[in-house]
Amino acid sequence: MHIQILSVLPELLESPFNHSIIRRAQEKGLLEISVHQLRRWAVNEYGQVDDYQFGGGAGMVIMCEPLVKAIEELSASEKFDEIIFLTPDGDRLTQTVANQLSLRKNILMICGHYKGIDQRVRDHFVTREISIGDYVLSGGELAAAVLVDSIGRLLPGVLSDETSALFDSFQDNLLAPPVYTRPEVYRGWKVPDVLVSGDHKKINEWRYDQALKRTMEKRPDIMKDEF
Ligand code: 6GU
Repeated sequence: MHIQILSVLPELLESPFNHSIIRRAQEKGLLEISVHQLRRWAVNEYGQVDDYQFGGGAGMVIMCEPLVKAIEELSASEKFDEIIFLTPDGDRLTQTVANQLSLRKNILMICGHYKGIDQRVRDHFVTREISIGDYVLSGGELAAAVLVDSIGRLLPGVLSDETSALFDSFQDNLLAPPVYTRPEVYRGWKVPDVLVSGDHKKINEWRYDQALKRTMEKRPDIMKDEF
């Protein structure tokens, strides 16, 4: 998979993509990430990419020209399966969305800033608008980092234990069950007996029960047809 990102603050994306799972995905050749400084397609020598909004009002808007030039130049060497605009008024990112996007080959992400981007780019180029939750961030970069992480870890071969993404919270509309590690007793607090019983059928039943219980208590809204 190749993910390209347009941003006026590419520095914000360096750390998230150069550590842990997403770094490993790139090293293994399973994921390529290209971050482009939008000012490369600026409208003048001062690096301008934004302007005041028509109709008045506070906040700058990213102009059509730099975005369209960037999209057209990048599209010449790669056909994008999705052009995603990260915006608080987009569709909410869920595990289902991450699963869908993990099946694409070429994705372009556009990070907005200020008041957003000219609506005409959204109307004529963007195929999908995504928000990571109901709160406002200063720009789309942190949201893009979240989106890339959620997609990248799903690519086959990225996680060392191939099956582990299957047991993530949300993957089956259930939260993950509690987990424990050594020591078996810490400050008198004991690990549940079943987990050290060696009985794998019982352990699986316990985990499923705990996942159900946890989901009913914390997130009954995500449960689909469990009953
Ligand atoms: Cl994608 N962008 C911004 N600026 N704020 C957000 C967001 C995105 N998702 C939630 N808040």
